[in-house]
Amino acid sequence: MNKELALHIATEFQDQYHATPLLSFAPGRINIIGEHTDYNDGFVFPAAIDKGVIAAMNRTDNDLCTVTALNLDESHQFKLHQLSPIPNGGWKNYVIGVVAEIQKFGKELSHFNLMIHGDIPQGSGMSSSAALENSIVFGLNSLFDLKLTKEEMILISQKAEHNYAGVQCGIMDQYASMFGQKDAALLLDCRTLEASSIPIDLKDHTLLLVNSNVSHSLADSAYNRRRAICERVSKLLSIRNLRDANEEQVLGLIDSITSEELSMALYVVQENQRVQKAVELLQENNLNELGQLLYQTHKGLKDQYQVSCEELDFLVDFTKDRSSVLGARMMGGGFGGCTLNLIHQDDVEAFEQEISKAYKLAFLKECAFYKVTPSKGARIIAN
Ligand code: GAF
Repeated sequence: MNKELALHIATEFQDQYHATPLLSFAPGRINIIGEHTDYNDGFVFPAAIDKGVIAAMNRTDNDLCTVTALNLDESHQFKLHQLSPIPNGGWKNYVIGVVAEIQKFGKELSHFNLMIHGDIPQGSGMSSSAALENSIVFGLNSLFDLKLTKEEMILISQKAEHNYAGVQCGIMDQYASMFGQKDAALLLDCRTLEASSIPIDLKDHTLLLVNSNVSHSLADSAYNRRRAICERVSKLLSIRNLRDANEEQVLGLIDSITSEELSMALYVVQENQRVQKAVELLQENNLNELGQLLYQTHKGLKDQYQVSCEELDFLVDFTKDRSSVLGARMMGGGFGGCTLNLIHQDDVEAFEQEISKAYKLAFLKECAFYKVTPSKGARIIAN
């Protein structure tokens, strides 16, 4: 968590509302492997990171809530009742979504002031949205003594995203952001919400994110469409979810679904198997094969699930002849954002220089880099 950020938001809050706020922090996440498996009730392997969103808040006697997004220098005021999604409301929908879903859950709120600030670049695929939702629900839970459990809070965050931001997301991001642990990733079963904490010790290697700085405006509808395809295939197979399917069953549908649907469903089944394999490899310290799995996942996301883009493919392909990089893949929902690279720490600097140059030549834009370490999940940092 960025201490300067915390100090900055506390000072701004004090200036604007003449009160000392409660501060809650929720991190973004990386995902080692298991992409688009969460809404198929499958397995994922994410970790919280040390970047995220800080929410500063206090109770007020005003008859309105006021929320300010410091990064954007934008504010919004709302009453607690009859909250509906705002057309093209962007960040505001995540805020009012969480507030509305807390109340739908049967918990009572009174008016409050809220200020939010974060250090996750938007559209980078590190889940700034889950960090935003979780920081708010976690903070309000404490401010109003709502007695929500962490499991209840992540479901509230997820519902806010479904019903107010319009993204039919799975539970991975909210879970990782809430339950993240230092130096460990979480092997999460998205059906039961049971997780095992797997220590991450990469020896001489490190996880480096390369941000393509691309964010696709149609990503949300493309995401929802894929989820709907997975549900349709499951229905045809008379199973609850693709988690329950094997490749043979999916291939049996060859005459009743399109080739696009077939390859997407196969991707999900195969990715689910890769997650289990990746955890074993990590535990055996077999980073070489783990890296190969990352490349396989990228290929699946690109060719079968069709959620990559030219820039992400370029960034992954660039690593392929470099012995210091054991594996790379696009990370998150897709259509932009970051690649995740498993790279030898001695080569990070040279790699960054060379890939930035090549990327700029190819796309006339900059890429950015973040070294990430698995960190602790949501918490109160001042009250
Ligand atoms: C986004 C979603 F929010 C997650 O639930 C998950 O589906 C991910 O894309 C893809 O694995 O981050």
